[in-house]
Amino acid sequence: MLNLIPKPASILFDSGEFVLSNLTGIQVRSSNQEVLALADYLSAQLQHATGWNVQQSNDGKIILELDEDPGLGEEGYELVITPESVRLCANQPAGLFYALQTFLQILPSSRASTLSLPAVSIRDTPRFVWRGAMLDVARHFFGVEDVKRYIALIAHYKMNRLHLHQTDDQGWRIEIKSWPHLTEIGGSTQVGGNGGGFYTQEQYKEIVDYARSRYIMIIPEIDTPGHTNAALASYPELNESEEAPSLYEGTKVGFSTLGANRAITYQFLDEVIGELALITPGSYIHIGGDETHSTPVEDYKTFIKRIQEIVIAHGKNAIGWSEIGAAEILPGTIVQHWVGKSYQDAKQQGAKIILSPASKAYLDMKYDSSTPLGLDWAGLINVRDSYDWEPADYIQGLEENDILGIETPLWTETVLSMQDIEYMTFPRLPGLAELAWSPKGQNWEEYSQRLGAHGKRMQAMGINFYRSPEVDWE
Ligand code: TNX
Repeated sequence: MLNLIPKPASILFDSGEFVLSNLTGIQVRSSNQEVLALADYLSAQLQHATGWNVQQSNDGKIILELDEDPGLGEEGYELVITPESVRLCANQPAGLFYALQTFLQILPSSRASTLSLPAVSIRDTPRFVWRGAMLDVARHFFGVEDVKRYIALIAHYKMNRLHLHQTDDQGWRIEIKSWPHLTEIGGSTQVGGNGGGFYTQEQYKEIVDYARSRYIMIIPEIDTPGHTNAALASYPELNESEEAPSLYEGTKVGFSTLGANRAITYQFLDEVIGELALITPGSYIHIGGDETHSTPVEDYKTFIKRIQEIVIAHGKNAIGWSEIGAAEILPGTIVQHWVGKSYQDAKQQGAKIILSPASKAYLDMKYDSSTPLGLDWAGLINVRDSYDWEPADYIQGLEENDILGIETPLWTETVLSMQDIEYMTFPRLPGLAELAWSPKGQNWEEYSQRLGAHGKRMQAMGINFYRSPEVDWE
């Protein structure tokens, strides 16, 4: 049993084993800079896992290679372990990165003087291109080091998107040089008081670069036209009344809105999105669009159309929460389903859908009634609940082809520290990552055994995870 998560598309066992020791080297059969960087990444990971200093050498038996194999696509890989060598191969560096993750999971979770790895041939490609997590850094702020750790952890499960919910009623977290009060005033608070914080553009770039090295695209969100109290408190002219409200440190939703009929609102959005687009190499800007209970319906439609045009004018595609399905959806816009049925209107307009059903994928829901953190408005979500659903069947009226993938959001009204983040995320995220990566046909009984074996790995990574009684932890 290899106990891999996500489970690969195909695993064929062979006879014999490869013996890994502190004399094993890494051989890079490529001059590609990214592949060379991946060899360094592997050395560091092996050092962490085994204590050995496994370096690059011309006759190293762990072989990294790019190979034209169209069947592997952009992210697929092959990992072949024989008694003679370990060969990791992909079309693209991203695939090699995933081959490395699989290889690292094959290593025993405890240290020894030599490690025996079973001969095996794995060929693996993802089911969905969108395999994401979302972190709300607005309700509570989390600094660069926390975000990097989150990226490193989700990358082990082959996730490739991190959506940062950067603005909300309680805080504005990204420096915008042309509108400095957003962070000076709007960034100073968070839920429950005790300060706030924000990323300078340099820090944001640092996050983006780190994520890139883990093959993760950062998706920045500027939530509009609701969830904007922090911006409205920073600039009176963004309010229909031209009066700035007070800063807000509670947890209500739906009370704020940008003035949808004001020219200054669209100048503001153009400048904010313009600055953000320049420091975001990914193709998307998330525009929010959720819970706009204070925006008149016709204004909302006008607003959503205009903000999509602004995003497109800055060379990106827009993503919005389900509710934007009620407005005109421009070509290329993606809709993120969380509750309700408006994804069907979006589908009819040709949009692709990201699945984040609150009752399955919301990491801020409690596991059970005794969970000390979290909310329960979408139900209690234990580990089995978050894993045991089939994406193409669970959401009515969507075909496989309408679904871009899965994203698992962590809202942070009750989440205060990295410890809290890990507790709510693990061990639900690995299961959601598997739904996004592995072929259809998951089986809870079988998965829960693999997850049980992962307890030691999560422990070795220092993850503060919830030891659900549903799982038999090794
Ligand atoms: C709903 S999900 C929200 C968030 C809250 C979350 C809490 C979504 C698009 N909006 O504003 O933080 O519930 O679970």
